[in-house]
Amino acid sequence: MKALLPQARGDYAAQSPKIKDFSALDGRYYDAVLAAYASGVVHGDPDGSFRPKDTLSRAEACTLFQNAAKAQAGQPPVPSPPPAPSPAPSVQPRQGGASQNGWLQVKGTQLSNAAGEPIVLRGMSSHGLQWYGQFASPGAIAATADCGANLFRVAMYTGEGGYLSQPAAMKAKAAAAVDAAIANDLYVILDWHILSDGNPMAHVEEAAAFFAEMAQRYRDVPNVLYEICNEPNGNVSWAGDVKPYAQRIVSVIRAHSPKAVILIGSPTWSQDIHLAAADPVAGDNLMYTLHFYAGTHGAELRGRIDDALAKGLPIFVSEWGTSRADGSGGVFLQQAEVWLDFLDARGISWCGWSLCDKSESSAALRPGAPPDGPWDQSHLSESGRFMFSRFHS
Ligand code: DCB
Repeated sequence: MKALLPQARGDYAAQSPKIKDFSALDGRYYDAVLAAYASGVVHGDPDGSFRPKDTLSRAEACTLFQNAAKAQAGQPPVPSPPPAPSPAPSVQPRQGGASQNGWLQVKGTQLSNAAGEPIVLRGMSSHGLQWYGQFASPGAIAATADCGANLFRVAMYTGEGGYLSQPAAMKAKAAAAVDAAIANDLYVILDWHILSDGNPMAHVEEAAAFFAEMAQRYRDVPNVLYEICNEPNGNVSWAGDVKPYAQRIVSVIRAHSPKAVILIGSPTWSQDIHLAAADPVAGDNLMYTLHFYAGTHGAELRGRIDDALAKGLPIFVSEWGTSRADGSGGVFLQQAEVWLDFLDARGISWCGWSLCDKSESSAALRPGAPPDGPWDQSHLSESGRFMFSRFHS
């Protein structure tokens, strides 16, 4: 502030209420910090804190310098969102795709397109990339899009032989799948698929590094949604574990990607949205995941969705299955139909589990189906036929 904006001043009464942790600030810096807020150089973290004792990432430092330079030139302060990139020439525009709808935004509880119109995303989740990565190939993703999906979810397991045991290989696979989805004009969820590692805090540093790199890589791409913790479970609490984890990772992503939609899980395998509804994470374009399996979960979880929506919590069903919660049994198509009609009536987006040919009832493809497609009805399992038939409401 001394170097770039020595004349800038900020009024204590007007600026300090914007800074949640103002009391943690050393008095020597009051004037500079108040001036920085007043001139738009600093906006603080999404949760309203300034974190005076924390270090800055390089990206954060660059943003501060950029903001100061803009303020100096008398221009409106950044972050000003970059213009929506026009799709690369190799992208095949599709109905309901990202080239048509642009950057997503959350209006109230409704996922909306760049123009502010409601949008519903429907598609398939991969199985674990470490086991069934061949079904997240460009061919598989194109075949899913050809069947009418406008969404694909890249399930990158952290445990069970996934990212934590082979980070470079898993990151490359995940990025290749995201790139393929972008080339097919799909929206794509990049999913940090915690499961056996039920507490997201257990690997928060790995998650922060991963999402920093990915949010940087896809900063100009409207297609990508970030799902920061698939299914917290076990001895894990919302207030003590998942919410602080989400605050940390949201701020990491926001340093690079000011407006991409971020999906936040909750305890009990992303079923405890009532806890999030009572104590949501601060920030914009945040949605909360609700996962269900039609053979296990029913009216009670649907009731939670309506309660959460009534409290203003935006909901995204980033994973559901026609089977029981263990991925097999059934399939329970009558119950699944009740669920999907319920989601359709509320404009809630969804992703089905899972696009692979494993011999379990939740798998959308029959054993031996060609990984690169194309698929006809004979390649689809009972679950796959049902899910694919519901991509268009
Ligand atoms: C979720 C997980 C997902 C899991 C499915 C079905 O877990 F997000 O990773 O997928 O739901 O259980 C299954 C695969 C299997 C694989 C297994 C372990 O289909 O092929 O062997 O993961 O990697 C849930 C969801 C809900 C509940 C329990 C689980 N629940 N769970 O409500 O009790 O224990 O995995």
